[in-house]
Amino acid sequence: MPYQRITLTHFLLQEQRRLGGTGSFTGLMTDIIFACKMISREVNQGALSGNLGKAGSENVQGEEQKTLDILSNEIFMHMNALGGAYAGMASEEMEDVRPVHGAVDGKYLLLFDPLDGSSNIDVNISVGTIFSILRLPEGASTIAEAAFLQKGVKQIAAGYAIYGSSTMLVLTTGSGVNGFTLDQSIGMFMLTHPNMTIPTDTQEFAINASRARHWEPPVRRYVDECMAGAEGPRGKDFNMRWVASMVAEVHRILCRGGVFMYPADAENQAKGGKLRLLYEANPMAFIIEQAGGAASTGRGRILDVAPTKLHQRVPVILGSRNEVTRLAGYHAEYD
Ligand code: AHM
Ligand code: MG
Repeated sequence: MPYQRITLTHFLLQEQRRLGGTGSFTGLMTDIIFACKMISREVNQGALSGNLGKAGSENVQGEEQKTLDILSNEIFMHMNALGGAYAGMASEEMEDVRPVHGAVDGKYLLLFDPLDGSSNIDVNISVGTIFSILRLPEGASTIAEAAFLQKGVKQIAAGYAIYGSSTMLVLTTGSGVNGFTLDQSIGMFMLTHPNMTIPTDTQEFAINASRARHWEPPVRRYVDECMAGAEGPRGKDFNMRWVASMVAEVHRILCRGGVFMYPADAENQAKGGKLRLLYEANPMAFIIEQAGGAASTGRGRILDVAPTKLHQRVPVILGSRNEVTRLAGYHAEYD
């Protein structure tokens, strides 16, 4: 019943009451919600705003930045600095961590990818914002990189906003995953996808198959077996998808199951993979696990990886539990 739906704000207040919280988490989520709505508006404007296209600069990882990458980064930084809950922030688009000036009592750290999948902006395909919240470590007196180098298991919340055919915000605070759809007419996120759960089995996989020549044997074997369909060892047909926006892939998996892979391969091995541990892999792994799925590097749980540097990359295999377990098993057989 549409009129019995609750807003994200009400959902957070309910959780706050349930857990006996002080309201500080609800406050910091309010800033994230507002930032995501602002980015959604910019993305939605498309060519009308004149903000499509390249910015003519590169980020710290040597990747070309889009105008909307930079704008989204500024929006997310600015809106989230206002509440005073964060001591510092780190972003895929910024070389160094940023202390939040004036937030002397800030207890949290915010890590984010302001506009993931940005190669899709100019072609009107879904993109999104990914965020992860950590506690400022006990006794940390300065906001230096070391404070951010925490394992994924330490996250207190993670989520993403997807700017797709509708805008949604998907959130976990460590007790399940809930999805909220933005009602543009009233400017509110409404709870539309309570308790999102990933089916244990799937017949859908996602990988950038143009990199097949670089794959390691366990990944090649897994994909070959899926492609062999009902006549192959899996005894069933598989479907394949690749959006090139991790938010869209993860969202599809949360809605109907599947497995997503951006593995280490012969070409990206030296970098450790493609996706970033702190801004992409960890928040998504937290969400996927909370929805009953699994997230692995192929050689261990993503959330247990001890980060050694801010922009660290990591192989990512996530989604329906039985497929991720199978892939991890194949890696173990070949190692
Ligand atoms: P980005 O943060 O620069 O947008 O890169 C991350 C994106 C993911 O969303 C997506 O899964 C992957 O890169 C796509 O890579 P490829 O272009 O190799 O298909
Ligand atoms: Mg990204």
